[in-house]
Amino acid sequence: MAPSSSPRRRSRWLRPLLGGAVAALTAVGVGLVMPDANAAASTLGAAAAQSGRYFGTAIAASRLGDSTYSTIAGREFNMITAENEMKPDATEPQRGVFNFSAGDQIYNWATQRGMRVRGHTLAWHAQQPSWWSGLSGSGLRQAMIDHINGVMAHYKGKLYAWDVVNEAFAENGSRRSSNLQNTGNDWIEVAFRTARAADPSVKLCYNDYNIENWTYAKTQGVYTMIRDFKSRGVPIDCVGLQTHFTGGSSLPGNFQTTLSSFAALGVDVALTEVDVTNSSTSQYAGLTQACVNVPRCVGITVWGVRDSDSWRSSESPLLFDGGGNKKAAYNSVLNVLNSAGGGTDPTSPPPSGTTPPPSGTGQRIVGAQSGRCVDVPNASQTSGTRVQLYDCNGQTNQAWTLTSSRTLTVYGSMCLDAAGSGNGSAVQIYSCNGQANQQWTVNSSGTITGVQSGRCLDVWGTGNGQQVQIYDCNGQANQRFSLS
Ligand code: 9MR
Repeated sequence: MAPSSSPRRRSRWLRPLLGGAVAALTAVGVGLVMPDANAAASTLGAAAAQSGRYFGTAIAASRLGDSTYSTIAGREFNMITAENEMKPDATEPQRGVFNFSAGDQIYNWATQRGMRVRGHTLAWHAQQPSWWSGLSGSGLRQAMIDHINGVMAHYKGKLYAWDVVNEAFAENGSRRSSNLQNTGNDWIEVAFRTARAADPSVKLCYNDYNIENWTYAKTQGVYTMIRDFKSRGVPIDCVGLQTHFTGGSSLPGNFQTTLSSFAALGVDVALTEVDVTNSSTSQYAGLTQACVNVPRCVGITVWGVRDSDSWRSSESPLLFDGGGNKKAAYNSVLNVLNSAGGGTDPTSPPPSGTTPPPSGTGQRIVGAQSGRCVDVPNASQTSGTRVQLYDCNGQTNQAWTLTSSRTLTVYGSMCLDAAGSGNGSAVQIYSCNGQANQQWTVNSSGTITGVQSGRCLDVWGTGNGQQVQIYDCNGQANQRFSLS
């Protein structure tokens, strides 16, 4: 895998809106800006959040009792992957007998701290339950389907994403030979179709390593499969590039091309298991820069907290040393994330090459992707001011998604929709399953109109509830809006 990445400034402006009334506000104008857009964040998670991204780590349940470990993890990250605890051998040790104790330990630890969770992984040639080894053909296929259904039912509505299929390609770009592959070439799409039906709210990802170099055969093999899936309507929302730079593999110069090429197929991309031999600062900075340069690169996860926690600890590949101290690579990543910013300031011009939102009305929400607040300029500051939302024209209704602090926050993967069809219908929030991020405008009657590709408001968070709190993003008092 080769060196460095070529930067392209990430758009801080969302694409203009199409038609479709979504919501009516009691307030007059609506704008969305980032708080403290110019302030450098001091943790990885906060720095990534400035551009609407997450920064995550893999967590081992067995280490959570180590206070140095859990303190760093709790402070720095806002996305968590279970390093081993949600894999098939852990979750279904005997046929039909599921065990979620370790997975739930991680899930609970993360969500109690307001973090989101990526599920890893449902179907993989490795870390299979021992009883799978006695199966083949349709029997193994059914076991895989049952496993996906069983695990996804347990975590239904709770996770940000699932790595549905992991590492299914060989280095030469063909399918990896495995017992799952031997059940038929359609095993991957069956896994994804099963997963979508099991939990329509979670993003479904394909995850692999050595797919960072655009010209590498394996990258092209995976790309061809994703393109095929998208063209045939096989449900897939994201591609995870593990980004293990080790053993002669290093940051390729075309990494950003790889990310943007996958993204152009209509999927999110994420760096899911990052570690770099001896924590090369240039490689860490370069891989971070490549992600922030690609709008649909939604986040970065490092594969462990301290070097001593790594699956390849002898290579010291992570951002904290064995004593829990920040390494030079930590600062290189933080600096790139901070320089990416992402605060959406409606008064600043959009970067060249991007499409600005409609101008002149003073009544628009901008920055749904990169901002995380919905602001209502000139509106009442009174807590309890009501927001009324209209039906989103027949889209599937969804579940609430609020942050642990009961704040509606804006992000690139969730949407706000209204159940029912009438003015005043109850409002629900749901996953847009990989829709392009959106922007909303408000017309002169105070109706939000024209959210692109689905007429939804993007949000993210955890938990269910019935109230949305909308922060004022200009340093004013918080504004709470009940939905009706
Ligand atoms: O980090 C994981 C390590 O603790 C396990 O022993 C190993 C077993 O296969 O899996 C490691 O995580 C892998 C991940 O699940 C998939 N991509 C490669 C990771 C590193 O091997």
